[in-house]
Amino acid sequence: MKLILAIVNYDDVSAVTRALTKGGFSSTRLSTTGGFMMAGNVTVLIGVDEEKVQAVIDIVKEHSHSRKQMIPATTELNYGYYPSMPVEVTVGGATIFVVDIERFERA
Ligand code: 2BA
Repeated sequence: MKLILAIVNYDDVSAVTRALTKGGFSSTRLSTTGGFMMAGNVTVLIGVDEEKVQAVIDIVKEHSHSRKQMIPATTELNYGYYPSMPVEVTVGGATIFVVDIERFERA
């Protein structure tokens, strides 16, 4: 059993979870915040057997898009840091982690 944690842009998450459900995968959405931009994103948790991991990653990738975003110089980033000039960053598609699960039970 594996746990996939996919950090997804808020604007993509509905399409991602709809496609996962259509593909027969259960998922849980957690509201999260990026540590650099301090902006909201969504972390989707998906528990699956190992042989299904690639299918899940393919679905998440298909529905997650990268975006160029300007951070204005007036934006406070982490630790009270302000960029000296506007900064362009490319956010996403999804950031995906796959971890081993020692035990999975439904109670
Ligand atoms: P944030 O940490 O808010 O980062 C948003 C975007 O800002 C990143 O997009 C990247 O383009 C840029 N960025 C992040 N840290 C930077 C730094 N130290 N210097 C310059 N630019 C930086 P993504 O890489 O697509 O990441 C999107 C979100 O995924 C992140 O939001 C964070 O919530 C998560 N994430 C990405 N990599 C991660 C990691 N290794 N561990 C945990 N979470 C991660």
